[in-house]
Amino acid sequence: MRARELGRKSVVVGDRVSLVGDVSGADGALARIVRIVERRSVLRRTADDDENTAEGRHERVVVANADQLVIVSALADPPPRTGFIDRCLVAAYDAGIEPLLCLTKADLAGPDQVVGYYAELELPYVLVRPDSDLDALRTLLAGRVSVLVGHSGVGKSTLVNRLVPDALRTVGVVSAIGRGRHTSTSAVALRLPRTPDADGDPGWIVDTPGVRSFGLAHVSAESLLHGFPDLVEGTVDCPPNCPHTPDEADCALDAWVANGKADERRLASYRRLLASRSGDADPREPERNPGDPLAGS
Ligand SMILES: Nc1nc2c(ncn2[C@@H]2O[C@H](COP(=O)(O)OP(=O)(O)OP(=O)(O)O)[C@@H](O)[C@H]2O)c(=O)[nH]1
Ligand SMILES: [Mg+2]
Repeated sequence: MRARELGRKSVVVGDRVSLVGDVSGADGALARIVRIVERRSVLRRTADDDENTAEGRHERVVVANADQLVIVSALADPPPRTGFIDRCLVAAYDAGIEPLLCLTKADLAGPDQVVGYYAELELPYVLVRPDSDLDALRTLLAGRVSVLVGHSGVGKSTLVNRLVPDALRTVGVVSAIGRGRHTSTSAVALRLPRTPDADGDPGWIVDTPGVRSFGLAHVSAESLLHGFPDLVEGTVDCPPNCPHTPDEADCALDAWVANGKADERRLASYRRLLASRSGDADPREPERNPGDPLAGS
């Protein structure tokens, strides 16, 4: 139980708490959460349940105390969206959580397009197919708390079930239009099992429900840039308080890209994010970048 004075939404997955009462864990034992330990990190997203009303855009804590954000993207079915991945990267840097790109369904499509897009970034990634061994991923998860985020149907719960054999996470099917069915409805933290050939703490994994988009209204315009480390250096020659928008003639990012220092698609993605914050963007497809599969459809 949670002490009443803590409030209804005070405890989130990943929180470390102080308990009083019967902490034996036995059947029928009753303990009370009386204190939430100061959080090491807080991953937030702005929910876009109803983008049209101010009340519809509320900030949600996804998980507390995560060390690593595992951005799960299928290579097909549903197709990858670099705009979505870019948003997750912004959220990760904003929260001080290390990103890891996990590309699933590598049996259905190759990773070159997605990996090429992030070539400039030192973004670690792993490929997952149904028959791949997960040793490399386990090594990256060891000793830390990792949270999986991604669209519905990309295979988060499938992966959790493989990593934690007794997790029993329900797995859904992807519909003909390439969308998952939002099979998982709440976040769950699971302790990873010890493996015979690795000593030390194997870490924790948090499965989360699929999200349609990763809203960033809570991130300042200035902080958005931190999700684009390949562009940061390019802003050194910008005028003071440069908004980095396409209509800012003196913005140094255009020359930075023209000189081959960064991929022009990354600058376009950054500017789409800037525009989405000022309400200029098409809200229906907030994270589809030109060049993504099906981008124009
Ligand atoms: N071909 C292929 N299919 C996969 C792979 N991983 C998962 N799937 C399938 O993708 C579908 C959706 O998987 P889930 O694990 O439920 O996806 P999820 O990300 O947890 O979805 P939500 O809980 O809705 O957010 C299932 O039918 C899986 O069998 C993979 O590596 N290759
Ligand atoms: Mg799931």
